[in-house]
Amino acid sequence: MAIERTLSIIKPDAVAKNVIGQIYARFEGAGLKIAAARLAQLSRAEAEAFYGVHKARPFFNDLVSFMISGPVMIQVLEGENAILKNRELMGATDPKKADKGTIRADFADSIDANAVHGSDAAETAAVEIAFFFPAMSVYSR
Ligand code: RTP
Ligand code: MG
Repeated sequence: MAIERTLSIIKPDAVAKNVIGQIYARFEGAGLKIAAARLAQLSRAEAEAFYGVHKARPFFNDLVSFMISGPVMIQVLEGENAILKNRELMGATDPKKADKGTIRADFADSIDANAVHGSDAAETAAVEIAFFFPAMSVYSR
């Protein structure tokens, strides 16, 4: 299986709950390595650009407002099948529908405040990683 990289964001709700370490433990437990990381307060323009694919959706403004409501923890995860593996760890978008034991089932409050973001495909992962990290600041270990 191929070694992949994916972009993960611990959203403002989970950062505020002080569960960054608990979420990192799940990444590490699944064999994913942190290849880059930084805590950041996104500007409205950054959040709008990052979620640009959802611009026409009814939830876009709420999503952007939520993503700038506090600091987020942004990381590149690297490992075998990292994109799908991270999506499995995250669980369904709506925490009410997320499988038991997933990050969203355990830490998310609602479909808006849903604890984590993860890239959904190889193409989006590459774009999202480049959005937050210059290539020289991502480290394979
Ligand atoms: P994400 O991009 O944050 O990892 O989440 P996702 O792939 O599971 O879901 P996506 O369809 O990409 O939607 C992005 C974020 O928008 C919010 N959303 N709200 N009210 C709604 O129907 C609705 N649908 C999506 C969620 O916070 C979701 O994470
Ligand atoms: Mg998505």
